[in-house]
Amino acid sequence: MKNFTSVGDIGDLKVALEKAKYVKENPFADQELGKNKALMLIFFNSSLRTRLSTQKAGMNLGMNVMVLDINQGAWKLETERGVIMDGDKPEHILEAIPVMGSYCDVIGVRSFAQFENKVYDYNEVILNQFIQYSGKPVFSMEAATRHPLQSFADLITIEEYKKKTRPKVVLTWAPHPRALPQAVPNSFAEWMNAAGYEFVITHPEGYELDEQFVGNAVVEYDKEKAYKDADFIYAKNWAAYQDPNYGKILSTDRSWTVDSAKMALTNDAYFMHCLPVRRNMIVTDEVIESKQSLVIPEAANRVVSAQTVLKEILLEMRKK
Ligand code: AN0
Ligand code: CP
Repeated sequence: MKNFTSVGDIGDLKVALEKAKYVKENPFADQELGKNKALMLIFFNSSLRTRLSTQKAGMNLGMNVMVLDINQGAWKLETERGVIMDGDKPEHILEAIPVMGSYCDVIGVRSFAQFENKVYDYNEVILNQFIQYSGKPVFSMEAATRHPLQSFADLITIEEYKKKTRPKVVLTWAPHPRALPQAVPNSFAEWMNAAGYEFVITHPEGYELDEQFVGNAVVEYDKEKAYKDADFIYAKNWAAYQDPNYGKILSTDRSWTVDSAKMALTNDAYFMHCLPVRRNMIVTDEVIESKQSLVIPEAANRVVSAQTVLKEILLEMRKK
């Protein structure tokens, strides 16, 4: 694996899950692999889990880790080519990327959709510039359209807790006061489709995701019907994808909040969310605090997904 930006980069999922299991059981087995290798984590947006779990993953592999918050302490970056730079941005990303690449061996990038231009977001302009100009392996720590390290951790968690080979997994939209990207639901859908589970997506009308991610999922607008017999309820808010409403909030209907009444329709389902989560908007206190809530082990598995991916990247580098 050179770069890691989507499920397509991980290869066979069964094999990847076996590798993840080994990493989880033997976190310090590969301390030599990352020796004298510098991992650089670049954040254009806030983070708690991704920042800490990816640092920990690098440390477990013996790497040296550097973290840069672009909007706190670094120069503001212009990302558009051809702009006359007479505004508030003193540096261009086309210089910044190769400079950062020259200081490290592997680069992680977090860069959310900006909701100003759908084509720009969905072309992953920032992530692709890192791939093109850094000269180093690049992995996504949530880009405009996907959050693959999260989805890989979600898959690991489902595999750990599932009680049948092919569980029913339901992705439900839930209300939120601010417009959030589609990266988490897009990516989750992509990984669930690849895993071959019974997969249902439920959301209010107008929240249809990009077809390339929905794939073979059943889209069920009746949420009670969707919840029925579910083994896993995965909640997430996202802003509208479809034109002309791209990036807009169309609903804050709290009948979509995950609550005990709807959970009672399921097959004693587990509750999942990538976090950070707004309680009593996305999910009630009662459900997130219930014994069926997997949010903490799910977040803990972020170290496992990141370490498994970093290890593959380091192994690939060693071949050269
Ligand atoms: C981000 C999102 O929805 O993509 C990050 C989630 C991992 N969430 C927020 O901005 C609250
Ligand atoms: N789930 C997740 O990626 O959380 P952070 O935004 O805190 O990194």
